[in-house]
This record gives sequence, structure tokens and C-alpha cells, in this order.
Amino acid sequence: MTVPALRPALRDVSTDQFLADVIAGLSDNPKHLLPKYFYDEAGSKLFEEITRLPEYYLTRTELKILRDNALAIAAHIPRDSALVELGAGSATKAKILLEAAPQITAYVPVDISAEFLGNEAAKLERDIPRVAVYPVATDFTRSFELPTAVRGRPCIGFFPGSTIGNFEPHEASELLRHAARILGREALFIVGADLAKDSNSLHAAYNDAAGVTAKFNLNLLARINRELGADFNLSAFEHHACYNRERGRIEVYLASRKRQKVHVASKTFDFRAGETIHTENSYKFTIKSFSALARGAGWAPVTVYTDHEEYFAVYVLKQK
Ligand code: AVJ
Repeated sequence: MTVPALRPALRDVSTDQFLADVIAGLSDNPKHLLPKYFYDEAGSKLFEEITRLPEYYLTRTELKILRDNALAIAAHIPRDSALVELGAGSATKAKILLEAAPQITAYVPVDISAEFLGNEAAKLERDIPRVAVYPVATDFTRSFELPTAVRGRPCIGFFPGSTIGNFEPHEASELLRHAARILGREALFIVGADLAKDSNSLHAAYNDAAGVTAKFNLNLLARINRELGADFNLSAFEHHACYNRERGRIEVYLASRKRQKVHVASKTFDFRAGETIHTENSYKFTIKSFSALARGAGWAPVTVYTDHEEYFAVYVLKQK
């Protein structure tokens, strides 16, 4: 059985925007790139491979938490609700909730990839005929309207996978506020976020023995080569991931193995030996720090569900 992945939310952006972001990031000091660009087709496949790695506990732990607590979560959900999933990707996690809560009668997957949404919507309507599916193809970090069919119904936001950990704290807060506006006054919000833990487990999760995470990280350079005609030599860069305890986040980098030049479009970028490109942060929260973040953004934590090792947490939030 394959463990389904949360398809991260931001994909299929225009090439112009991609080029502009790459040039801006590589021109900066220190150099950086945006993690949303990991997820082209090859990157999405590599991410799904990551979710099946023994060291990558996040996906399987969240699925277990959802399965073990589906009925308890369902008890919070009012009649004739709509489940609104941000960055929906595969609907596997939503399906756990839809099956446990027959009072949910609509599912609104919000994802930037329209094609992907269409396929998943058709599958879900076949599997759970009770639920009407209204896909919204948009970037959920921007403002969007709920489909008219669900307006006025109680909305249950769903944001699993610790995707929220990719955002800076002020951006995560803004996103939670934004979700509150879209979901409306009576809304609940179910959010999955990774928990702070011992650095060995965290280090292993982002430095797997099989090297899939390294491949996933390096694919960003391969994608820049493919889509922007750049000449990154992939074997001249290496994957680095470390836990920054003070900031409570995994930091992911690509380090240049030597002094070199790289061309992207008409620009040339110089790399010192050992110079890094910062490609991702993955924030880890304590129950306390996540609850404070939620409260600061207008949401009151109702319950939090964790696994027995307290590796991952699923929060049920209610509008304040
Ligand atoms: C999809 C953002 C939740 O932070 O764990 C996995 C992405 N990066 N391995 C994470 C990721 C390296 C993942 N998220």
C-alpha cells in the first residue's frame, strides 16, 4: 500500500514568476530559493517517496492520529457541514474524516492544480456518493470565494501535513487569519502540525539513509535546468538539513562542493566552495507554541490529538 502524500499547495506557477523568483533568490546574500518550487511532477513523486521512508514519521503518524480519532473529531462537526481542504492534493486524509462524519455533505478541495483536482474530485464522488465535491482551483494563500453551494453552511477547514511549517511565523499567522475570513464565523479548523522533538529523530527525518530527501532537494536545481535552461551541475551540490533549536525549525540547504559559476537565463551566479542556497524551513511546534500562534490569529484551540510518542499533532480550532 502506498502512503498518500499531501500535495503541497503551490504548484504550476507561471515560468515568468518562477524565473523572477529564482533570479531574485540567487542574487540575494545569502542565496535562497522558495520551497513551493520543489513540487513539479518529479518533485511531487519524490515527496511521495519521502512519505514512505522509515525515518519520515510525519505522514504515517498524522494518518494514524486521524484514523484513531476520527469519531472524536467528527463529534465536533455540525450537521450539513462542508469540509474545505487547503492545498488538497490527494484526498486520502480528507476521506478519513468524510467517512467518520456522515454529517459532512460537501467537500471543497482547494488546490492550484486544476487537473489534479478534477481527477481527485471524480474519484471521491465515486467512493463517497453522499458527498458533493466542489473543487476550487486557486492559490489558497490569496483571497478566494467559497463555492455558492456551500455558502452559509458550517465550514470545517482542513490543513493537514504540517504544510503550515513551511511558512514563517508571521506568514502562518496571516494564513490562519485569512482562513478565518474565508471559512466564516461558525467555522472549525483542523490543522496538522509537526511537534518539536529530540534532534536525532528530526535530523534522521530530513537526512534519510536512502538519500531520497537529498534527491528531492537537488531536484529543485534539476527543475531550474529543465524549465529555465540553467546549467547547474547537480553533482557539484550537496544536501544539508539541520535542526535549529533556537528557531524551532529544520533548515534545508544545498551547498556548493566547490567554487563554481552557474548560468540562469542571461545571468551568471558565482558560488564559493561551501556556499549554501537555503531551500526550505520546516517549523516544529510545541502544543503551547502552536496554540499561541492559533490564538493570536483569532482561533481558540478546542482539542489536540497526538500519537503516543507525541511526534505529531492534529489541532481542532474554533473561531474566537
Ligand atoms: C510538505 C512541508 C510538510 O516540511 O516535512 C519533507 C516537506 N522537505 N522533506 C516537511 C519536506 C523535506 C515537508 N512538508
